[in-house]
Amino acid sequence: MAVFEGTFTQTEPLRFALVIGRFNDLVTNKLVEGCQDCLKRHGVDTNPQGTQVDYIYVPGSFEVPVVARQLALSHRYDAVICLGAVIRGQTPHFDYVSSEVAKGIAAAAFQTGVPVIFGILTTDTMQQALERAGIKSNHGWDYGMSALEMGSLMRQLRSTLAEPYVGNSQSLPVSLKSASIGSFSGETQEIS
Ligand code: INI
Repeated sequence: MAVFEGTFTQTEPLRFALVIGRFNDLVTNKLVEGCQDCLKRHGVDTNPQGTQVDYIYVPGSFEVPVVARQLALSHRYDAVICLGAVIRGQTPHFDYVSSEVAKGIAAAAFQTGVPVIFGILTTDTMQQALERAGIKSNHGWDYGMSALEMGSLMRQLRSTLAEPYVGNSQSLPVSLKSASIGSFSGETQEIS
């Protein structure tokens, strides 16, 4: 059988969309910078006028999933990277926003088959968010890595799964050796 893994080297054909929440933009702008740094250092042209990365801004994290799903449905991108920052306040708003965003992003990926990267920071304080957006480390970089790995992995899987699987006829029982099976394209194929 085989092992499939994403790569970080052949990035020239990859295309990404970044969906960015403006809410807490002190944090989300830093996540964008970390993500761009990662993609750029792996050979991706991050210029918005270029052909590899599109940037889409939305009011807040709550709006991220609907846009991410629409972008994924277009099949123009190898991965959609969602960036946002949900910071706990004095009200239950945090819980509603953070749980809907997590569910919505997971649904967008499942429904479309396109990797949708969960780059939404959820923290108790602004200090904690800033520490994860450049002061100590920048999770934007990690989200870029996930996008590169998943985007290239899905490309490999798509091209492999598009080939019809014939299998090893030696191991088939005699009664099946001359049977017709359906191939991926819907045609039938003789096993000899
Ligand atoms: N949006 C965020 O991205 N982070 C938050 O911390 C936040 N809080 O705490 O309110 C937030 N709210 C806005 C929300 O995402 C929507 O934009 C708004 O409710 C309109 O639908």
